[in-house]
Amino acid sequence: MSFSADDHRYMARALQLAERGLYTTDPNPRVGCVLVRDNAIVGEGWHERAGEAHAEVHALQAAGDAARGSTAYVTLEPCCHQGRTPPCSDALIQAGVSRVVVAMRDPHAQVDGGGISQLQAAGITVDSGLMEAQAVQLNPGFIRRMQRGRPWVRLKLAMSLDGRTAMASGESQWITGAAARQDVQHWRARSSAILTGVGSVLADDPSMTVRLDQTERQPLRVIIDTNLSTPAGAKILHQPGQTVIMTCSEDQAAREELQNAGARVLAVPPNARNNVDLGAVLDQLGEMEINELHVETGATLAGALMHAGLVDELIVYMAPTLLGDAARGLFHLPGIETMDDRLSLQIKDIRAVGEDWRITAGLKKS
Ligand code: AOF
Ligand code: ZN
Repeated sequence: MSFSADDHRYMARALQLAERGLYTTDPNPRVGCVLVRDNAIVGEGWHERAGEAHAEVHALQAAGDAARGSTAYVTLEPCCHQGRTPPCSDALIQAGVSRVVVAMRDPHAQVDGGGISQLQAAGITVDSGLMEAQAVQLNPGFIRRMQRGRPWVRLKLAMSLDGRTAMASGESQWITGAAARQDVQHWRARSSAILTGVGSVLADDPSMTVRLDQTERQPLRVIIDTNLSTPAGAKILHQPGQTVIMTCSEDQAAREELQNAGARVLAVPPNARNNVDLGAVLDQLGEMEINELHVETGATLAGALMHAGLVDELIVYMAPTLLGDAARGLFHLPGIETMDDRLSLQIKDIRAVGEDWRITAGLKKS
């Protein structure tokens, strides 16, 4: 299938609209739609919140009668199932749309090509795959959860130019500047959940909340706490939104105290070293409809996640400062002794944020 310059232009617009739902659609995907007739946009829409209308429905409403005979550009295959809202495939057919251009297939088990077939069965021309890479980037978490039942894991780190993340004493506030810390707020805000370890809770007493002006949703906060050592007075437990503690401990008294402090305590199986099994944590979070999981934690949990190959994306802020070799490194990774043991990454993006630099990296595809 070859697409015209106009096709690209309208799909680019649909992608732009989808992005407006970046902070609000959770646990649904971000989706945008543009309706075009006689080379003019007659309706636009995007999905805003789960439970509310899908992108196509908003665009059809905006277009009214002009939708008949139009081409719909949608960033995700139209749904064909009854979820919280009725199927978009039916709505497009009813409205008399004549062509649908889809950026990517919806990996949802109840859709997965079914939306496209229904449209085709109704005589609508469907062309798919236009700007697919950009559409995939909009929803890494939703796609990962639909395909593997686990969230997309994004690990945020802050370091000095010499790769240190805290002083030997544990002191780490603040390595990066105000602009970088504000940038982090946006990564938190787009996530379904923010995960940290009990070590960070004890050392820094963080609140792990989103503090942006337009915040309307606090991501779920998750603490990995093998032995239930989180203090009931920890700030993270006393913020708007919910905190879940994942533990292997069967200490009933500690559990009740934390529950009384407002936390939800979930039992997770231990791994071979009697720590919380991190793969099991991701499975549980997948079941809880967590799409993007934002991790901010210390070297131990960060190292364990890396070692287990569970990190999909690293966001590393590098500050123009030297902390010296007595300071702590980013990852506790025992067992790496030779160059053959090293973990190889691929840098995908690097840009300035205030006086710091932000490096985005993923695991190297072998
Ligand atoms: C679309 N357009 O704008 C979105 C879609 O519970 P519901 O009714 O909101 O359905 C949610 C599912 O619909 C979601 O898991 C995904 O498969 C699809 N999202 N589909 O045609 C949209 N947001
Ligand atoms: Zn839909």
